[in-house]
Amino acid sequence: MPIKIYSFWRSIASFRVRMALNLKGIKPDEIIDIDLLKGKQREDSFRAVNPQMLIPALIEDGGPVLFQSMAIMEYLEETHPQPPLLPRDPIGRARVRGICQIFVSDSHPMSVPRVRNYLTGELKLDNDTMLKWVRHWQNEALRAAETHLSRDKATGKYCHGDTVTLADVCLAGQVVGSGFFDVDVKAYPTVSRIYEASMQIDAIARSHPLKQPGAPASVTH
Ligand SMILES: N[C@@H](CCC(=O)N[C@@H](CS)C(=O)NCC(=O)O)C(=O)O
Repeated sequence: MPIKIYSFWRSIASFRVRMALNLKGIKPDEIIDIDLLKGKQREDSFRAVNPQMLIPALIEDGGPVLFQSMAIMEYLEETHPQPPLLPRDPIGRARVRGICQIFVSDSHPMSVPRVRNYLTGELKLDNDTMLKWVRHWQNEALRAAETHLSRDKATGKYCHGDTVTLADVCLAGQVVGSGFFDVDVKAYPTVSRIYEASMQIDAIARSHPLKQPGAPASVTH
């Protein structure tokens, strides 16, 4: 079934979906770049695709537009169950989804372009104060995840046992995103260890934002 995805190299939410696609061995037939640095997400042509003006968005087989990275990844999990990215048991699934949401629902939204632009443009925060905001929320999420992961017996080589799950996908997104804002992720040893282990997996490593077409060699916020 042809898959079309709207994404951008720098987008952490797109990175999440790219990792899930690669882990499942799904190669999108069409990748449409929405250049966030040029504000392309706010143009009418993309607003028609996703009224929230956010990437990623995914269309399979000419069907309706799927939006929100967690919903897209859960869709891929249901339609392409192998390899599974969620554990089988309800408690395990809830734990993995909970770890995902620490990053996806709570920290990532604090650092996206529309929020940073609002802080500096509307609320007139200077750049350093805005960055302090971003780093604060990223550290809060990393600290919470570190506590969960370091104290919980369910943690293994990866966030949940020794098999990669969506929790590792979301953790990798957080770690890479934090790197874009010079947050010291090494201060969170379990998070760092799991990130390093995840990056040994080719499907995850080649999904890295800086390995995508058009990406620079490094990023300074
Ligand atoms: N909760 C959404 C977040 C999507 C999101 O914020 N995407 C960012 C890029 S990572 C975006 O498109 N930002 C555009 C903007 O903030 O104007 C998801 O997980 O898909």
